[in-house]
Amino acid sequence: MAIPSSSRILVLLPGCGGRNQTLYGAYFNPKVFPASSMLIASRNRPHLRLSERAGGGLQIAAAGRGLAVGDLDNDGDLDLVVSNTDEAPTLLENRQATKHHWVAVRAVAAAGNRFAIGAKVTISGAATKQVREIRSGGSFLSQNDLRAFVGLGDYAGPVDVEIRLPGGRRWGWKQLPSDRLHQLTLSESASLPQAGLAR
Ligand SMILES: [Ca+2]
Ligand SMILES: [Ca+2]
Repeated sequence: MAIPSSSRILVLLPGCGGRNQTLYGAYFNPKVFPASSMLIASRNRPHLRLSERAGGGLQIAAAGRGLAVGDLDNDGDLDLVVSNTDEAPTLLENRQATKHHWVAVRAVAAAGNRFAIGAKVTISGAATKQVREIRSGGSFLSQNDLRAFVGLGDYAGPVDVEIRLPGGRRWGWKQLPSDRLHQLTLSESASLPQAGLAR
């Protein structure tokens, strides 16, 4: 599917059909009401609906509940998994062929907050600076990818990365190559001075 360049902000709304669980006396209707997911470009006014052009996965009618986002095949773009009531999950593989560049970061610590939950990852390249936050949880009973992904567009050069943990400790890396995943270790000995503090 070719997505218009002015439609870079995409929103997936999983089909939210479900059971009629309203109880009136002893009445309970266990029937599931399925619905298709919707993909829209939110930057457009009115929103541009793309579901019909985005592949067969979005035509599946189900009672979707949870949505997890992650790069399942490690090719640099984000894929989606929708959990459905009484049905198998729906896997939506991102098959766009844009030739755009990307970089991803997995932050790890030897102990304590080992997955750097709550960290802010700042990735700078060319004239842009992008920030991602490492979050636990997400949609209903779902966990998103704990790696931070950034799209770089046409820029294929190196990037600088700063990771800042809640509380202020921070680490930095310079000139990391793009189009790959970097596993970055948050060691005590390599931490940088906290902003505003002399070391
Ligand atoms: Ca992918
Ligand atoms: Ca892909």
